[in-house]
Amino acid sequence: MALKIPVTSNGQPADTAAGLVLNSQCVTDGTATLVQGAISDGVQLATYTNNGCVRGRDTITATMGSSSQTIGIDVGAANIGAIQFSGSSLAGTSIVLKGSGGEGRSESAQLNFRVVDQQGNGLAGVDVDFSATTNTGGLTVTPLRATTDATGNVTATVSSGTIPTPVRVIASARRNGVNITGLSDALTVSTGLPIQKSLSMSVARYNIEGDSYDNERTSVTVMLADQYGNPVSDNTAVNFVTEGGAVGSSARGACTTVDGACSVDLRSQNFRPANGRVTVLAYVQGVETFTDTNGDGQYSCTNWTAGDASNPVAYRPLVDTCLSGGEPFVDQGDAFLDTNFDRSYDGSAGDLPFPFGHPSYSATGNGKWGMNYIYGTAEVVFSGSYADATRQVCSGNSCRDWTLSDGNNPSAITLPGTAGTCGDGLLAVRLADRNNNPMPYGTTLSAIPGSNVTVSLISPDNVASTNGAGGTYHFLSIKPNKADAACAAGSFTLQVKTPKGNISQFPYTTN
Ligand SMILES: [Ca+2]
Ligand SMILES: [Ca+2]
Ligand SMILES: [Ca+2]
Ligand SMILES: [Ca+2]
Repeated sequence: MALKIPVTSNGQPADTAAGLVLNSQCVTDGTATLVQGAISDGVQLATYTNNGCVRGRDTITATMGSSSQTIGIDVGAANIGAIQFSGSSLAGTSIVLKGSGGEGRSESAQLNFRVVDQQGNGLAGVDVDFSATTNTGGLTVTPLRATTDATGNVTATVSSGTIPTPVRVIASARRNGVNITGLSDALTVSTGLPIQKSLSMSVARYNIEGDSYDNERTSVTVMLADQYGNPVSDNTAVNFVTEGGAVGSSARGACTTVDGACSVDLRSQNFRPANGRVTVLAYVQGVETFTDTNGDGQYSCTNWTAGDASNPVAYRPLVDTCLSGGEPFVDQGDAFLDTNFDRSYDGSAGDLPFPFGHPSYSATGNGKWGMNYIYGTAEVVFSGSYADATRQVCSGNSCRDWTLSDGNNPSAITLPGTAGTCGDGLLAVRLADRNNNPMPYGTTLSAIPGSNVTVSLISPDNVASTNGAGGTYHFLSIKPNKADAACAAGSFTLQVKTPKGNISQFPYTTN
């Protein structure tokens, strides 16, 4: 709005307006500006800009020296320029399913919006209506209407339902006959508590050269997902314990998930189990596996009692007590360190229940579906550094150890020679350490030439990641150097070298 202010000096139009001060109530409020322009023929120009004044009527005062004039103007509410999404209370972008909140998990999020005019100034006193792009699973937004504060800010809370879904919150406001809407960033209702059936545990190297060496390492990884197969919330803590060596970091034997997974190192050191086989247990608070027969995304129960003083109309998983009519579930017993890795608890074998402090081990659970320590277990071998090579007798896909009935000398190989020719031979061996465990991951096999024969192929020529009892099987192809001659006596040596450089040698003779 342009203002014209006559200025006189001694009754004549003035050509300067030194000392003129312009002000108004809304300018004092900070919701309007008054900017002086040029003066011409005794008329001072000024521009009044309404930046969201809500007074309805503003009084402008022009003061020069001891004289002062006022003028009242009607101030229409400033037009809404935009509704901006200004952030949420969440560190990330996801909230967890209803009923699965807990440490580090939120079932609701505050979403902040700011209503601004066309100059980008916050507008106070604007009524804003909220709605969600979906209400699936009982997702809610509250309040449905709120009024912006003095700086134009307004807040709504979105609370998760029981079905995972992406959602945005819509904020809309109307002023001067114009509707404006704003949209929040996308949130996901997708992550909840880990469920036993979706827990995976794996080891990078199941056989490390840890029998004679300290600080040989392998990483142990746990991956978690919720009932829907979505990764659980970040920072879910997974605890590890081990039968031998050491697991985890100095900051506890735990890791916290990112994108539903985390890893720790297992390293070799004392204690070393006599058979070299080390059980590692990972456990985490989660829920028992269940079958969602009615497809509502949560554990359901028809006959239940309230778990607190409220009077709910429907069964609330993890809150109320299901008496009967619950969906099928796996009632899990206690987590335990399965030292002999036979998948059953055996206290006399040294198996230990976890977490510590259990008065007694329970294999059968508490008879109810609910929260439990869910767990995974893996067995890592602290492999020896020197190999035994046991010759194999193979037929089809199966092999067995050489016995006396196969011959007195398992190191003597007969190539299929006939008069005037000599055919190729095959040697099969089983490599194992002193505990009949696999040699360390990365152990290599090679042949040192002797006489008259060549080892043309060793398959495989290294030891893979495995904890298989009995070790690993390897096949050597042996070719006579002169196939057209009668099979002359020959020799070669099989060499087995561990990652730490320890060498075992096995001499063989042919014909
Ligand atoms: Ca259900
Ligand atoms: Ca063991
Ligand atoms: Ca056991
Ligand atoms: Ca249970």
